[in-house]
Amino acid sequence: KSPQPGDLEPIETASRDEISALQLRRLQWSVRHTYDNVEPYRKRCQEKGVHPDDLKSLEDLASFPFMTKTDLRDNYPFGLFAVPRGKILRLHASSGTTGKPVVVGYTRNDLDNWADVVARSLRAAGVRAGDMVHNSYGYGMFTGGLGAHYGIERAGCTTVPMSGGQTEKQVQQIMDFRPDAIMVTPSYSLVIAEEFERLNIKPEEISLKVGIFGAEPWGEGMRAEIERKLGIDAIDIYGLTEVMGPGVASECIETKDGPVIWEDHFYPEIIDPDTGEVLPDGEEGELVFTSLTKEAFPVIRYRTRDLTRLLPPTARAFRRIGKITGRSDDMLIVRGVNVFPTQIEEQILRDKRLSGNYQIVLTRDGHLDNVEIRCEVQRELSGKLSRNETESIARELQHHIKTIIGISTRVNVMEFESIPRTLTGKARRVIDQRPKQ
Ligand code: ADP
Ligand code: K
Repeated sequence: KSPQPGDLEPIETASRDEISALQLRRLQWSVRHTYDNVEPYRKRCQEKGVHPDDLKSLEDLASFPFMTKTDLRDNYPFGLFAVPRGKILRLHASSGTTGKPVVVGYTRNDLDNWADVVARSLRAAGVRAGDMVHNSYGYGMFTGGLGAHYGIERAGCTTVPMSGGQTEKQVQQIMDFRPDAIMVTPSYSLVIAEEFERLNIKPEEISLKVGIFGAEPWGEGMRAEIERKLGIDAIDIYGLTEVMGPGVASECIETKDGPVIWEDHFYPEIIDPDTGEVLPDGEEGELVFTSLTKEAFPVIRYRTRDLTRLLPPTARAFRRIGKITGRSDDMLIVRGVNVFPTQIEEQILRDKRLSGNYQIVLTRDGHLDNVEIRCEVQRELSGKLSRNETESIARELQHHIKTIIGISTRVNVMEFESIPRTLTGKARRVIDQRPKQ
């Protein structure tokens, strides 16, 4: 599936010099826009002694301060918005490091640009106007569902806004409507594939030709499995709420060699997560993004915490990212949903009958992540509660975690001191037994 003339925008085949020139112009605008309109950012720059006028080359960005998830949380909900609230057409949210989510906003231009980059991502995956795209990303405050949705429409495709869940219905609809492409998390795509298997439907009977998968890390082994079971090409799409949502980078079907960063909208850097020093292309470190065109919620040197490398251009004029090999914080991704252990801790601490000692055990059951929460009752209640009482504590906690954090868990309430302490007296909080990607 090679792209035909007209499939690519001129910038996708521009020279590196043209791209850098465009980036510098946009970067100068973006930094000034943020400096002028976002007070906490201006203060940070002043403390560091840098000013937008200092930005004379792309390399000069290295002297500017970083933004982190903590900055977003500290300014919850709208403190980092760079336009008046009345100019915001949509809000989305993602997990913060504690109970408070991270809230982002979009102007009309921002939504337009987002739809454009997702449409470009679809074209890179070989999807064309007139194709039908089944969208199984969750609709709601998450960026996945609506982000994909408007990109599909922008690409001139028929949108099937299915959202997540209801696997039997997903499969029925795919058989009835005969879509050409699917957008979904890689792990859920395998659940759908298993439902096809259960119904004895062969890959060649499935209309899908390509799938665009993101929101969680997945490897080449999983790619091969998805491609075989659904009879499709599997393409990797990367993004994050703070920077835009899905479609910050996406893979090309000709090469399938890592997501291409849409560098005309997002300027990437790789830094040493410990020192903050910028690393050369090819070296592994933390991915940092600066938005070049965003109006409502610009980010300057936003630390994604994703560990990866910048790779040279291949199928397009832009650079690519390698596989995400890990994170430089303790964020967990459970079925595509970002979760911080502290969010779970906060829910446990709400119940005064629990000791606050806990463990999160992650396993993979078939293709989906399973989460067990082990916690303990307080010393004075140990051995004194009936089974009914501990089960009701567990049910309440499961309910709170589901409604507030958005993930299903199995809570196991145990006697005091059931969870082994380490030498420092603290329990190991996260036991991740999922196979490494
Ligand atoms: P999304 O809905 O796009 O997943 P979130 O803000 O909820 O957006 O999550 C963003 C995080 O999800 C990223 O920082 C990264 O850790 C992970 N992620 C998203 N896409 C991918 C991908 N294709 N490969 C690996 N990790 C990904
Ligand atoms: K995610």
